[in-house]
Amino acid sequence: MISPQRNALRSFHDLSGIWRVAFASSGEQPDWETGIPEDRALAIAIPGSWNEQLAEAGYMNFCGTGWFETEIFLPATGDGRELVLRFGSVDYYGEVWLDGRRLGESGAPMLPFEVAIPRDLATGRQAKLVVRVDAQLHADEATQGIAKATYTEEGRPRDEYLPAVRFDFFPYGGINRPTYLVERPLAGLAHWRATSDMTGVSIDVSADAGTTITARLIDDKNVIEASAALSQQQTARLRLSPQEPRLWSPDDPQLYHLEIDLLDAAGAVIDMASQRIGLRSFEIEGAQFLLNGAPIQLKGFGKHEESPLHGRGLNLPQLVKDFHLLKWIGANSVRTSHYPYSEEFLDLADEFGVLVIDEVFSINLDFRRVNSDTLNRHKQAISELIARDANRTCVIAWSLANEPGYLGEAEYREKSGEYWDDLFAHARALDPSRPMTHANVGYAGNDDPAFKRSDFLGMNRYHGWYSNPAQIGEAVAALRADLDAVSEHGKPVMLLEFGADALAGQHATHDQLFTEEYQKHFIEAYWAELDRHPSVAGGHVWNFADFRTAQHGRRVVYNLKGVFTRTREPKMAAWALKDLWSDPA
Ligand code: GCB
Repeated sequence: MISPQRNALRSFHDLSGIWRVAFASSGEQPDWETGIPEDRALAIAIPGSWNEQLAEAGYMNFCGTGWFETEIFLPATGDGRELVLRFGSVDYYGEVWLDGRRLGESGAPMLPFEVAIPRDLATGRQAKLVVRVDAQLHADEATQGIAKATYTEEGRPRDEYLPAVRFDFFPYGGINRPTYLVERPLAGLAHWRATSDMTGVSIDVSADAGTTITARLIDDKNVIEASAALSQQQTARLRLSPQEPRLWSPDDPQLYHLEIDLLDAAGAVIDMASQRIGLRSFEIEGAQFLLNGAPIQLKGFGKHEESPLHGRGLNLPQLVKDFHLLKWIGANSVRTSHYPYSEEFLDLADEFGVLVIDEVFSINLDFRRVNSDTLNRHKQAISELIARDANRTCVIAWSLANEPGYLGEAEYREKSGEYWDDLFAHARALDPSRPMTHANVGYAGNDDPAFKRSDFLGMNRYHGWYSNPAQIGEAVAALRADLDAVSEHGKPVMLLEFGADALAGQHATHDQLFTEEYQKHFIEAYWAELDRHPSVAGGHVWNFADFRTAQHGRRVVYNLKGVFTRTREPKMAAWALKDLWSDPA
């Protein structure tokens, strides 16, 4: 999917602003395709989640259906051009009508989707856009939805969260990423794959047979150009290799501009698009990661996309601040725990030189409830993630799931083998160039069936927090035992999560849960073990910043494992990491 562009042949209008929303009450099945009733409409800022914005109106914990509407202007378009509505992410499902005409619906949750505007609607006039947003995950989604009653059915009433979720962050509903009205050529560029290495970029383009592609790789001094005619199979391959390649890395994130023109048989340019790209390689050798042929230790965080008031809505000032904080602390990488992040996040990761482990939205998969729909939706989510992000320099690996569990009978563990085979094969066929992993949970064991299919072993461990609370010696011994056990697989290990909650301002002279001192002590002790263990290629602290969770007795409004507070003030652990991670001057 080509991101919205502005050039001589493509343009887009940002539809951000104040829209109106009305919510269906329980049991009500409204039919508001042509517009919402005026007496039920509430103002809402887009992009943004409804929960914190509309808490006073009673929607903080609402996870049902919201009907959004706004007026848009449809420009008159010439022959051979199309108008498309593009949604960055509607959480979790969206369905779209324009002047009462149904245009389409979203695909995998938390990823972009487009709907085309029929030509007879696009005639230089105002139209009413209605978007139905459903914030309740389906039970057979790759992140399985849960109903209130299910906690009791599953024999764990004390696990009940409000809103009901199977994960440890707040399920913000709404139109959370930008929505654009895009105008572009009808038969233009639909897709290309750009794969870079240390000597250049290979580009595979799909377009109509009979056309020609010209690609240019541009830096501030040189332009390298190549052309190729599209084959009968409607594909073309090009290679662009600068004479003196400037490599992309966290220390020096050099980016080139890649421009692609599509020409018709007469040589006229009929479409054009561009992206930024860096030249780099990322490989696995023994227990190490190699970036541009040299060993690299991954240092960084799992994060979340959320902030006060915006909820999961894109918050650009905070995003920019976060990249400065990542550099300040000396981090070089992030995992997009636990879902695809915005395209704006990836733009900045490319620009700041932050390596990204790109995670699909699949959390705590419970194999007792897995069926063929779950597998199909999981594969669909991977297809859409790779289609969106494969051209990103910053993306070094795919994470196909976070903490799948094999609860109940042994048969579920066995049953998972086929599931993983199918899922990993699917992902590898879509992107043979990047390593694949998943984030293993402690109770799934060090012989997790997904490990066999992974190129490196992603692990989440909380010894010293959920087990052995406040006992660092025992915690580190348990961590070492896990690392020794997984070393048998002969693959690099990446500790994708370890961390301790700390309430900013809470202190003690002894190891005490929830204090800043204990969080610092915990992280330093883990890091020392990761640093010395021969199988470990890196570690990501859980979490970059405190974040809101659904309501549960185990959480004081937020998960407090951030080394920064939710408003980005450093805790003691942030300074400690800065010392550990910064290169000596
Ligand atoms: C985990 C999960 C993460 C939680 C974290 C915690 O293992 O992957 O989503 O937030 O533990 O703090 O419990």
